[in-house]
Amino acid sequence: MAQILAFVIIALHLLASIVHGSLDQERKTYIVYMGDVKRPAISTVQEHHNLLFSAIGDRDLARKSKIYSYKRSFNGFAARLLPHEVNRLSDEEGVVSVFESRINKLHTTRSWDFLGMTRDVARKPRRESDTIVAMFDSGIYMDSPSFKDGGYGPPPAKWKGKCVTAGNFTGCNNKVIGARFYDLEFINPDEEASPVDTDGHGTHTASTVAGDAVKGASLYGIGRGIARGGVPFGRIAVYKVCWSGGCTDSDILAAYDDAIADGVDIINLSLGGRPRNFLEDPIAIGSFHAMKKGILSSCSAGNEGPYIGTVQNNAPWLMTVAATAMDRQFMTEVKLGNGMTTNGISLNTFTPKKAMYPLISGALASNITKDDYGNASACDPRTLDMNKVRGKIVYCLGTSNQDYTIWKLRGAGVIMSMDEPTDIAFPTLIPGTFIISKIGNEIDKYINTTKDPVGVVYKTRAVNMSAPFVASFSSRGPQKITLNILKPDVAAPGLSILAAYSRLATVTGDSDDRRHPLFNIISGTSMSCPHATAAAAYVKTFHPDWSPAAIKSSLMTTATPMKIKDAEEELGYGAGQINPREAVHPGLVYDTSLSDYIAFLCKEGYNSSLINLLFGTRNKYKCSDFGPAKGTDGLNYPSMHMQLKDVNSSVSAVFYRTVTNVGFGTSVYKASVKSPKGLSIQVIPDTLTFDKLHQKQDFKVVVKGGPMTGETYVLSGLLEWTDSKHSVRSPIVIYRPLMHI
Ligand SMILES: *C1O[C@H](CO)[C@@H](O)[C@H](O)[C@H]1NC(C)=O
Ligand SMILES: *[C@@H]1O[C@H](CO)[C@@H](O)[C@H](O)[C@H]1NC(C)=O
Ligand SMILES: *[C@@H]1O[C@H](CO)[C@@H](O)[C@H](O)[C@H]1NC(C)=O
Ligand SMILES: *[C@@H]1O[C@H](CO)[C@@H](O)[C@H](O)[C@H]1NC(C)=O
Ligand SMILES: *[C@@H]1O[C@H](CO)[C@@H](O)[C@H](O)[C@H]1NC(C)=O
Ligand SMILES: *[C@@H]1O[C@H](CO)[C@@H](O)[C@H](O)[C@H]1NC(C)=O
Ligand SMILES: *[C@@H]1O[C@H](CO)[C@@H](O)[C@H](O)[C@H]1NC(C)=O
Ligand SMILES: *[C@@H]1O[C@H](CO)[C@@H](O)[C@H](O)[C@H]1NC(C)=O
Repeated sequence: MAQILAFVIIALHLLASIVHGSLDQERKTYIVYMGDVKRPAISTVQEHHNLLFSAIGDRDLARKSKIYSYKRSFNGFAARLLPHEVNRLSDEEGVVSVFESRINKLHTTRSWDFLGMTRDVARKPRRESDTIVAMFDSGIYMDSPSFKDGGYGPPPAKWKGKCVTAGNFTGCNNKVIGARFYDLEFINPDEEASPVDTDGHGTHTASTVAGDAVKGASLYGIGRGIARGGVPFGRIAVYKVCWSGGCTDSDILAAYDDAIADGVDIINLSLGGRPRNFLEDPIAIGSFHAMKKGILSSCSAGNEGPYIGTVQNNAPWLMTVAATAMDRQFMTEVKLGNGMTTNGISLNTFTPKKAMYPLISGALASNITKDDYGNASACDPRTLDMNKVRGKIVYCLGTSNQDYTIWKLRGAGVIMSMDEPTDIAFPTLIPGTFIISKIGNEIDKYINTTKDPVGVVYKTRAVNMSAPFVASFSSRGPQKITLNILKPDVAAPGLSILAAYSRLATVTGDSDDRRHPLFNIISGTSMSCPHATAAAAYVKTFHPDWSPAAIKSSLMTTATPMKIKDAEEELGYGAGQINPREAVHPGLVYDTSLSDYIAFLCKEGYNSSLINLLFGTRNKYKCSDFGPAKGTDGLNYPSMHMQLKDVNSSVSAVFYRTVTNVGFGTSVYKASVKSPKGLSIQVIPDTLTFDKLHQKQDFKVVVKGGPMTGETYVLSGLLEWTDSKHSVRSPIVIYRPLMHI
């Protein structure tokens, strides 16, 4: 018996040591979100320790497992936890949600002119210079000419932030007034712990929002012009949350906790991940607390297009931005020895040194006997003979970074063929371009049938094209979280944007690339979001008292609807391409108050106890007091959207709306409606009379239709309120789930 007992005890010890030994691998970082900060309260940090102790049962381990306490702008903490501890914490009173910290991804000269904001546009420079734009991104490169601070006074008095200096980051100035960095989970031990930008992304987005005007900016002569931000007098506060390993939830929340308390006006995020329930989504949580303080967050829609159902950052208090193409495209011309010329797409900064170069294809330069070693036609690594490639331009099938392979083999250039045309111009490490395979085939034929084939790839140049249209990569709706809110909200240029860059990065991002430019041309919804952020900041300089919802409404209802190429286009661009100049004078706005959001959250199924945690109140709000929010979507949103339950559902939607007069004192607005075939849209009443500013008027929009037939899955109409001076436009979009998304 004693022996058996001893064995059991030893076994238990063994078990305990196994558990202890594996603790660190099994623990994962979780966020414990606890709603608004409570005041007055016992020390928030003490409260976090007590909760962790009761979940873990060991004071020392509890202390070690905590990573960070959020306490300036909302309440919560990040900690390394085991599954059963997560369950215990989820049951604690005061805890809204517990979710694993995930990793998110980072998703101009010409662009501002294209949006109608020429250099001489009316500005409020004094107010602009009081506007602080927070950039949650990969940091900033201070030596860029876009961030010179000549002529700027000291930071606005409301600024309570910090400039954290370390390593290569030696300080801020009166343009970039703050900089912090977060790597709470230590996932980037090899990178310098400082706000410095070694990627280029953060520098690019910051200069697009608020960069100073720089004349003669270009990427080695390509796209030359004046590079400037949308609010060139604005101040920048940098919150570095993105590293080579991505951007973690815990870091994004820490940045929100600080930025809100630091006194910023607008937060711009060019990052995101898979859509999640609002209470487990750090961007939705952070932006919710920002919204309560009157700060608008503007976010990129994601780069998962053109597939539908891919839009990210879906909370109704966010402004979600899609990417469009400007009227400028980058073409790279190719010429062959037989006189044939063709246009490819790329960013080739190299000017040819000779009139013509010998030309060869991967197939003919092969040094492998069997396909098992790789695909020589596609110029796979280790399939080509260096002696056949050296000094030649190589034609390769497919697009898989062949520029790097050919560079290694001392080739003179590369022509890559692609099956589908693309609108994105990618930089190449050596002279190179992408062409569609139909033309590629002709080049291949020329190579096969000519004794000494020759060709040349010219330097890229900018050409005009008709625009705007939604960029291929821009994520499309419908969204999957709040089904009846249309996302993305608006679109802004995001294709081939020239803006400041970090000299610590290279043109291609490849460390073998020797080009460290001060400006670079890149594409992404990351590039479109700063345009919308700056437009919002610009509107705010004219209307400092407007709520984030009113500013977003003004940008949405004045947006330019785009050319419809495909039926689903509204799922790609929302209300249209922003028009900042018009947004200053929208006439009417669809405003949203905190109590509207409470009613909306109640309708979405959040109960009174959760609402009170979110608002940091004790039993103050009851869903029953607000009644269920009315109508199909339950929110006073500037666009109208419904996702049908299934393929055969009839359409029956009612949207209740309230508009606030921000135009002239006395005015009469008349409704006009564009309905697509198969949909009836009725506006009740169809005339709104205002006799003073800030007056509100209610109306409703009733949408009816039979089941949609055939392959149709989007029906879109338009509501437009007009007086003599304003046109207030809202898209009405019905989505039918044809396929499972
Ligand atoms: C601003 O928006 C761009 C585009 O979405 C994004 O890349 C960047 O990270 C954003 N910055 C902030 C502060 O959110
Ligand atoms: C500064 O940046 C350079 C270039 O990336 C790097 O080699 C150096 O280590 C950095 N300095 C510090 C102090 O980290
Ligand atoms: C083909 O050439 C490449 C480099 O030119 C070399 O790395 C590879 O080993 C060669 N393969 C064969 C099968 O000779
Ligand atoms: C080689 O790659 C190209 C382009 O991706 C493809 O079309 C072709 O079928 C491949 N060939 C083989 C033998 O796999
Ligand atoms: C050119 O020759 C290569 C190698 O024989 C072959 O794979 C390719 O299909 C030919 N191209 C054309 C267009 O005939
Ligand atoms: C492109 O458009 C701009 C303005 O729309 C015009 O000034 C310019 O001449 C055009 N360039 C070409 C090459 O057509
Ligand atoms: C409110 O919702 C939360 C989470 O769904 C749940 O845990 C809680 O019990 C609910 N409270 C009430 C009073 O229904
Ligand atoms: C929709 O209607 C069609 C034709 O009446 C029918 O074949 C199909 O099963 C229906 N689908 C659903 C999901 O009800």
